[in-house]
Amino acid sequence: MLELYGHPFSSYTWKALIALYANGTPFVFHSLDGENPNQAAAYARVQEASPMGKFPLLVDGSREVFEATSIIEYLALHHPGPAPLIPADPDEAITTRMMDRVFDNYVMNAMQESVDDAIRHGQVSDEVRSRVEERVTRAYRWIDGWLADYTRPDTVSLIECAAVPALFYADWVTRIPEDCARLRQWRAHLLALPPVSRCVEDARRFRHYFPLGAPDRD
Ligand SMILES: N[C@@H](CCC(=O)N[C@@H](CS)C(=O)NCC(=O)O)C(=O)O
Repeated sequence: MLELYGHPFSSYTWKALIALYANGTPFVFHSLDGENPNQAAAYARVQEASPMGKFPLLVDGSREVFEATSIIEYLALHHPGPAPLIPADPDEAITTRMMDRVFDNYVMNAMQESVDDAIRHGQVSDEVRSRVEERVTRAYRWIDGWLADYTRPDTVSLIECAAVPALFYADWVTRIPEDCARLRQWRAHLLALPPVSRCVEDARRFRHYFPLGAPDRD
């Protein structure tokens, strides 16, 4: 049985969970939240598995896979299901992987600078706020243009797995501008997908952890 270590409120954990839920792949979830009586053991396992002890971590027998993207690649190869997580066509797969990098690097990680600043200093400095706003908004506008030619799948691929947590949390930090109508509509569409709404609902009770304060929506 596959095992996934992560936290229900963790963006990168969602990325892996969405892929597992979309394919109905059976797995045991080892939650790193304080409600889990085995939290300490789960945390220790995660700490040992990768250089920085980050999560999610997938365990398949003797195999450990970390980095959410690599977990999805592993699931596509070894535990495929109805949702084609990575396109079979190698050329199409390049675009899918490129977009995965766009969401991680230019939305999620760009937004994370504000979250880190809030954790470290209790608030976000004007300098960080404006830098994050400038970078994330630039990424939003680019993605909004990209969406004009994107044929949305009925289910999820690596692109959706990466887009969901990035757009969910980034919009809390820097709202997607009104004039990025395609992106706003796509975010709403993604949040309504069953594997995604499951993550959103399971994480709802942890929203008070969001260092910048979670908005009263979504
Ligand atoms: N590049 C990693 C990032 C994982 C990551 O940043 N995970 C966060 C939770 S969303 C984490 O482990 N935070 C705890 C820590 O940094 O110690 C991935 O794609 O999986």
